[in-house]
Order: sequence, then C-alpha cells, then structure tokens
Amino acid sequence: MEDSRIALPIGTTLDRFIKKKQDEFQYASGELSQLLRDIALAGKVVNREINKAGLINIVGAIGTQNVQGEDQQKLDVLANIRFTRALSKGGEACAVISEEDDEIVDLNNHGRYVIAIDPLDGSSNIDVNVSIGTIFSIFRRVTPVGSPIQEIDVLQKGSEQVAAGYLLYGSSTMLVYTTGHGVNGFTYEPSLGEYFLSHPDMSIPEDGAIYSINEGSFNSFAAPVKNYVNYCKEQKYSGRYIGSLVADFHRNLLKGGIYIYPATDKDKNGKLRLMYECNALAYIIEQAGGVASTGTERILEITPSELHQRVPFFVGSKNMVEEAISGFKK
Ligand code: AHM
Ligand code: MG
Repeated sequence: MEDSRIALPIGTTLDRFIKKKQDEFQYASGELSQLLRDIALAGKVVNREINKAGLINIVGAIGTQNVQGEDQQKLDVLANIRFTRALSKGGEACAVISEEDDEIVDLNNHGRYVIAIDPLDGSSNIDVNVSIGTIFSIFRRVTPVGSPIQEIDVLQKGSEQVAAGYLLYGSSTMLVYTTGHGVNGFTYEPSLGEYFLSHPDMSIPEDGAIYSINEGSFNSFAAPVKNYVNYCKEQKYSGRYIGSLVADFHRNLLKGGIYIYPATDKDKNGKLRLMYECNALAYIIEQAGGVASTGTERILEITPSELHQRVPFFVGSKNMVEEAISGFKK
C-alpha cells in the first residue's frame, strides 16, 4: 500500500503540522485536530506551573498567591484541572477519564471523543526537580452522539485509540504523539510559546542496551523477570531507571531499550494503569516499531474491565521485549 504520510521539515510548527496532517485521519472533521491543539495548549500552561514548582515554598514563605490570586494547589491536581478545562471548552470531548478522578467526568453529550489522561505522571518527582510527564489517549465514543455517555464508550481496547501522546517536562518540554501514521515529536520553545517539529517520524531501534526496572523489588519478581534482569547484567546492558515513566520511556524510544513494571508482591498486577499510562505508550511504541506486552498479552488487545485497572508492563525495543517475555511462554 502506498504510504500517504506527508513529510514535513524540522522546524514546522505544531499547528501547521496538525493542519497538514488532518487528511490522514479516518474522520477528517477537524475535531481531532482541535483536541490535539487543546491538549498542547493545556500542556503549555502546565509546563509554566511546573517550572515555578521550586518557587512555591518561597512564594508561600513571602505570603503571596499565584497570578490568578488562587491559593497554590498540588501540581497534579492543578494539571488535572487544566487539562479537563481545556478539553471541556472545545466541545469535541464527551468525557474524560483521569488517573486523578475516581469516576468518568461527563463533558458534553454532543462530543465525539473520549480522552483518558494521566495529567501528571511521576508527580512524586516534582519535589526533587526530576522530569515528569502527561500521558493521553483519545478514543471515539461508540454510543450515538447526543446520548448520555456510557461505560462502553470509555472501556475500549487500546487498539481503538485514534490518537495518543505524551508531554515530557524535562530539560526541554516535548510533545510526542501519534494518530496511527507514525510518531512525531515536537519541542516547545517557551519564549515563542510554540511547539516545533524536532523529531519527525520517530522509530525505536529493534535492539537496545538499556533496561529500566525498579530493581529494589527484584526479590518479588516472577522467575522470568528475574531471569531477564540477570540476562541484562550478563549482557552488560546499562541499567537506567528515573522512576518517571514518560522520561524512561522517551529515552528508550530514542536510544533503544526496555522499560518493565512487572507484577510484584505488593502490586499483583503491576503498578501502572492500563487506561492512563500503558495504552497510550503501547500505541506509540507500536507505531515506532516496538512492542508492548503484559508478558502474556499484547497491551492493545486487552478489553478493560475497570477504569483504574493495572497491568504488568513490558515496553520498548522489539527484540528486547520479545526476549524479556519469552520466559512467560515456556
Ligand atoms: P504515578 O502515576 O503515581 O505517578 O506512578 C507512576 C510512576 C511512573 O512514572 C514510574 O515509572 C513508576 O511510578 C515508579 O514506581 P516505583 O517507584 O514503584 O518504581
Ligand atoms: Mg501515573
């Protein structure tokens, strides 16, 4: 089949990129484009708040409030508000599910899209000035537009995602996303307030030499995971674990590597959430040529049973993930 991807040069603004790429969407109505713009905009606002995080105690100490006159809030709560607000304004989203909310948040029955979001992943890293991220998935609702939102609109398989992405608030801020036609990365230039295409058509090397796992829990890993970690050491791979999923994932995407959050004694199904973390990253990694699995099942094929479901997560370079999960098949 002919590849319909339109190549755009490095430096293209996100807005222009979205406009040019709109024809690739199955439903080229412009609504999905608008949703991506809304998320990108909320990302700018959250980025601004994060950059001030280290100043919060100082601001508190000198008895001031933030510019809007609001009391300072925890950043993950604030990020949740920012993204939900941005998504509710446009009217394209009928509902949001968020790692920060227990229930589905209804927005607008006339919207066509459902958004699953982890507004600020790795937020325990804020206090120590380590990179954090936002992760999102976009689905089309399955019930008729105009009717009340139902659980089946939300509990969809990852393979039904129409777009997914993340924002990484790191040494620079990046937006990386896919609409199922490859993965593209944009770097935010704060003085201009624009995202620019910096990483076109990203792909993950099939092999890598980085493994990312919390080895402090080694004793409670299942035998195949222990064996794989030992194998990584024998191969003299580099162990790199920031403990901030988006940052670990992004590094491995660029360099080749594997990220694992397996089942442990404490977290029998792993720690990460299918709907807010794993689905989006699984879609991105597959689009970039990698693999995402629970160890026994492709992440994108899991039919979710509940909003906050957790799954073991093996994600990264194809050959590494296949090797890591091979022990589960014996
Ligand atoms: P969170 O959603 O509560 O922030 O937890 C997710 C984070 C990931 O970013 C990270 O990879 C993982 O938890 C680290 O967990 P651990 O400290 O158990 O290794
Ligand atoms: Mg999270």
